[in-house]
Amino acid sequence: MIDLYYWPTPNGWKVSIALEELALEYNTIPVEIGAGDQFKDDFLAISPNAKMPAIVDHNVKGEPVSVFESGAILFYLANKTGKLIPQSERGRKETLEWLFWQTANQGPLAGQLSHFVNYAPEGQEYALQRYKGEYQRNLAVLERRLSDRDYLLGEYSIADIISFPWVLIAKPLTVALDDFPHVSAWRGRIKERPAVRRGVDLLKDRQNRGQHNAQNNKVLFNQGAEHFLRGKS
Ligand SMILES: N[C@@H](CCC(=O)N[C@@H](CS)C(=O)NCC(=O)O)C(=O)O
Repeated sequence: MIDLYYWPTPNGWKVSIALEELALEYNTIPVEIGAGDQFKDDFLAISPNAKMPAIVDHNVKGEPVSVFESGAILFYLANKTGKLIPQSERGRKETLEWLFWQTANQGPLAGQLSHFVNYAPEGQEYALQRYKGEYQRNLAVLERRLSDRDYLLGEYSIADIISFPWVLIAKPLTVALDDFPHVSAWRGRIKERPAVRRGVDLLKDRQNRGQHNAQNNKVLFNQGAEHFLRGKS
């Protein structure tokens, strides 16, 4: 059994989708990030950066294995099962490139765009335009890559799974995909996979639909070192 530490956001979906695609048995442990669960000592022992997703794999010889950071989790799961990852050395190298690309580029910049579109106080036009431009730049990276193949590594893989969630929500992030036809078609192909739908629907009723924002939630939106050093209060 695998424990999935999860909240229903694009970063959480990466792992719920992968677990569904791999048909691995898992037990969902909600990490209510708006309430500060991510700063509890038990969770920090698994995920020292205080972010979900994280997993603990009990289905191993010896001590359970914990993994944090979505790229590391997907790589771990793909290696464990031998699925959703190319077997050649070149293919595995390309997998790592796209996992690092997503977690260092598309993910953080889309997250900032989401922050300024959904949660920040009004009137921050410069930040909005900056992150919208960065989000579009990352869409253009995908567009070029997908211009001569259906999936990022040719075959459907964890590289697609990690890159899909932040593209899924392009419209709520105020970005149309009209200028990115290959990305739009790729998004459509992935979206219709039953395992992807199940992954995105996990705990859907608990999504932050405008309840928490930068003005009313200090735990989630105005963090500083004190959250780690003295707890969340
Ligand atoms: N680089 C991380 C990002 C994870 C992440 O940002 N998770 C957010 C939710 S989408 C979180 O747990 N936020 C809690 C917080 O910021 O306190 C990954 O890819 O796993």
